[in-house]
Amino acid sequence: RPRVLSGIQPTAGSFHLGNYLGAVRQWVALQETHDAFYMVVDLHAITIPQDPAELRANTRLAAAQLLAAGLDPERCTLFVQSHVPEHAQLAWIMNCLTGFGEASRMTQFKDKSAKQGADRASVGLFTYPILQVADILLYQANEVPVGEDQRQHIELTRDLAERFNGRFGATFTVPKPYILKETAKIYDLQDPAIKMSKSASTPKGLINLLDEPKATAKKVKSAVTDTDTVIRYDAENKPGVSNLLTIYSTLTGTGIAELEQKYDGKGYGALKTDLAEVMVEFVTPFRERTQQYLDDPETLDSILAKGAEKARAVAAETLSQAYDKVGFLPAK
Ligand code: AQP
Repeated sequence: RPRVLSGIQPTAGSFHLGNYLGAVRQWVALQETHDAFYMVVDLHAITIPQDPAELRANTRLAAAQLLAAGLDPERCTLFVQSHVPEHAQLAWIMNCLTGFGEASRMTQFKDKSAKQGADRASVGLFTYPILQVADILLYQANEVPVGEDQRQHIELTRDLAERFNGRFGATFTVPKPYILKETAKIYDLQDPAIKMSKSASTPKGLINLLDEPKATAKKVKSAVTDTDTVIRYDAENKPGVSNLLTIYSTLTGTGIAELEQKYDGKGYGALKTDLAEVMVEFVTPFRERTQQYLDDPETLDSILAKGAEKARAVAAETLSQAYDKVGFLPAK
């Protein structure tokens, strides 16, 4: 089986709809066909300041949400990044292979550091993509299921894998991004020109899966559309409506063309009311399942412990090869 690896940050508490449709949904599908490794990336989380107690609680919460979304510990390896020390160890080697200019071209860092102010942004935020490179290469992943915003980081991963292999001999699998076109980028409901994101979105434009279903329904009903009345997918000219159609289509498994036909001659109000209902039907059991996992932290922690053990076996093997190739003297 080909291998996939991906991660999600435990920073925001609730996952948002962009995380789910852009990434986690694919993770669930890929565990059926791939040797799948998924992790909660707490090392990435501390690239911006975290309250320790909240970070710990949010790490469990992220794992609970992943299980609630459908990850099955019998079918995939689910673990917490900091439980596998090899991530930080391989990241150091990768740091030393990355050009300063090369790292400076990462757009996510540019955006985030511009928001925080250059003096407040940490060096960890700067090297975030290089830690991500280590995450992926440690598992010799063939594919990395992510949203469009991560494409540049996967490109960097490919470059560094090739660079390492070229300099030291074949060691790492060169991975490919796995990005589904339809859901690669879910947009803010209030500003369909920007991606839905925990930090950039307006509160009304961001759908947090763990919010009260009623509040979620309200946000859908007040989503920004356009002054036209036709319900048609046209990402360029009708980004708001197209975003709603994408969400509706993915959550229900109904094709966009079929939805266009269903709403032919109807107004935006009808579309939004129905989508609000679809969303409530989706988030209600999701919230319940997440709570069930949280209510049983022993089971949750034991799933994560088993996952870490499986992950460590793979990671340790790759790291020892990399150490050897680089020329580190083995400890006797
Ligand atoms: N709007 C989105 N559309 C599609 N995919 C998305 N992803 C995030 N936003 C969208 C994908 O979700 C996965 C996890 O990303 P993350 O760990 O970076 O999660 P996050 O920090 O919650 O993502 P945000 O909201 O985008 O964070 P900020 O505001 O910090 O930039 C990834 O695969 C990502 O592509």
